[in-house]
Amino acid sequence: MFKVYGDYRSGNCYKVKLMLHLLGKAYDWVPVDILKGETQSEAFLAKNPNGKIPVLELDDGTCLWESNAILNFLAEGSEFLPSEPRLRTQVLQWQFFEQYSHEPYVAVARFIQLYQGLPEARREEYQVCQARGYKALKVMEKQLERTPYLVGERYSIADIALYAYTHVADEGGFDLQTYPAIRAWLARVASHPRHVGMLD
Ligand SMILES: N[C@@H](CCC(=O)N[C@@H](CS)C(=O)NCC(=O)O)C(=O)O
Repeated sequence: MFKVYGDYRSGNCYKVKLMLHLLGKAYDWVPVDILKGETQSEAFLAKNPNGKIPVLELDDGTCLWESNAILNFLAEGSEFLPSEPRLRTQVLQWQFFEQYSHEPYVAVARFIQLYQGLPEARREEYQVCQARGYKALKVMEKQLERTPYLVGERYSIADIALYAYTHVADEGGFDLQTYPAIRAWLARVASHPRHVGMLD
């Protein structure tokens, strides 16, 4: 049985939860409160020295961290991770894009707006997140105008990685009205029979 250390409201943690549901795998969810500093305790740092959730703990005690690395581990051998090297590299390409060009802006804008109530001290940073977040959303829109999923015709862990924060982008002040391909993709992802919502 897998153990997931996480917070339901975190997109990075939601990626792991969504993957486990899509695969129909059982897991125990261990809630970790970032705001109470629980990721910095000695016990937690022994699981992830970087002090961040999500962490996936295996039966033998091995702890895996970094959400997209966990997705790759869980999806191995499943329909959500292509085996053909070119397609597999494209999955990784979107996951690296997510971590470098999307999450640091779309997720951080959400944190500043939803959790911190847009404090004056972070307004300038919020504006930067808006500009760079929209730039990342445009990149996704262009791809999704051409293909139903980020990597061609099949739902993959590239989609899970990017769905996590894109589907709650409005909570960071992003308006997807002029991104019809992204909106259609969000609905496509959510229509999977084993889909689970972030807060379900
Ligand atoms: N690159 C990491 C980012 C993980 C991350 O930023 N987690 C946040 C919650 S969404 C966290 O644990 N923050 C607590 C902290 O930084 O102390 C991943 O994808 O797993």
